[in-house]
Amino acid sequence: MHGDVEAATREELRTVQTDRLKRMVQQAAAVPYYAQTFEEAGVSPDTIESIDDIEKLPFTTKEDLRDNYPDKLFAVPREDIVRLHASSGTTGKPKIVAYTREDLAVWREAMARSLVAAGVSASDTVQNAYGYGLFTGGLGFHDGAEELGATVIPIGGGNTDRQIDFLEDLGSTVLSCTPSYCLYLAEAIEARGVDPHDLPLSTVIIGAEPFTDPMREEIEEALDVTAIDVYGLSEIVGPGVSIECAEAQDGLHIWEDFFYPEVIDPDTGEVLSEGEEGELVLTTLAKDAMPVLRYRTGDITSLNYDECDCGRTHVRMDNVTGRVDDLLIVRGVNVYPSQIEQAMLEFAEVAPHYRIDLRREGALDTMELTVEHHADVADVAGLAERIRKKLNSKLGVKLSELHVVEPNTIERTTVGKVQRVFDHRA
Ligand code: DLL
Repeated sequence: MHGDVEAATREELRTVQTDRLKRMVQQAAAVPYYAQTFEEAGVSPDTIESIDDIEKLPFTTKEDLRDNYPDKLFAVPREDIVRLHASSGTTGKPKIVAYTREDLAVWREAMARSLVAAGVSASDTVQNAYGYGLFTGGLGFHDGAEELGATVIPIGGGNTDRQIDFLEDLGSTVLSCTPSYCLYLAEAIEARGVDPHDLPLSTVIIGAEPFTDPMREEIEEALDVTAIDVYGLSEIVGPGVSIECAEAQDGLHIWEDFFYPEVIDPDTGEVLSEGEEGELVLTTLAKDAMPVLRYRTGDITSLNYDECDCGRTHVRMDNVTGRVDDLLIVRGVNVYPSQIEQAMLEFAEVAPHYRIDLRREGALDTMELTVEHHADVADVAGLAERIRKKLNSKLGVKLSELHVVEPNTIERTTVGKVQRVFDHRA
């Protein structure tokens, strides 16, 4: 473990959370936007007597962050802010996030803990292939790895030939990147004739986009590594909100002294019990420049407070395989893209590369699926028939078209996050 607080008792954690929430609410009350929402909800800093009172606070949404562009949620004078990040939305204004020097120290600490939980130590070399810049992935991993004392290679995203050179020549033991880029890199390594068993690489830390278990298995097999899931979002801090521990690899520990989690019913806003699946809501407990209270992440998960084999007491969240707004409704059937991925990748002949195209024909929505088969599949038509049947029987999805295509046909994502659903209906 990186810090004693990782094994604090639940009672100790609650005390820290209560103290810090009181401070955050005080800090937020100085921001006109929060002052107004507090008034509307009939709450004030005095409302918070314990962490349980958090449920009385109003939610914050993505729209609230956009509406307050660029700096209306900042809670400290400009001279105390040392860095800004921005999360690119596909529509509208970006969400701007500010950090004081102390906020950056908290983030570094959260990332250093995360790396240790993933099995990384000061003697490791971390090849950081997350994008540097406004995206929080690059700098988040970079600062955390340095804090830990590991050797960090700030190569950033893309640059695949050089990535492979460095994996071979610089002794990288850890690779951090998105799962989609990890798969692409694995293919490029194979194409170059390099045997992954000959590389010192032992761990990949993948996140920033959803992936299912069969997708993870493909990565672990292709690169002969352990793949650890890391989660985070710009609005709260960046990567390092939560991570799987290498010991159990069974849910992602949320650093609860920094980030307070709740899971709610996305339709009613009701707080759900442990184990129930819903939308993750996060509150920053140690962020001065821009406190964010009860932020609706849109990510679907559940919480697990059971003791973990690794000895960490911090709650675990389930892997995020979907977002509330990912839900597709095709001919009246509700389905998440991750369910399609999961069902498809259960066929050993199917490669983890696919795209979904949605169209409207008259009053009906149609779904077209394109997926690659692995090399050496003799009966492609038979495979297509089995995929079609499975999606229908398991998910109730009737595809308008299914293309099972040759390896390497679907365009790969080499920079940033993968897009797999293409919606042509608008
Ligand atoms: O993606 C931060 C990050 C960087 C996390 C590097 C992990 C590694 P944003 O660009 O603001 O921040 O996107 C945040 O990405 O709300 C989720 O929908 C999704 N996401 C992030 N990590 C995971 C994950 C970074 N492990 C949004 N599994 C979040 C599934 C994830 N989805």
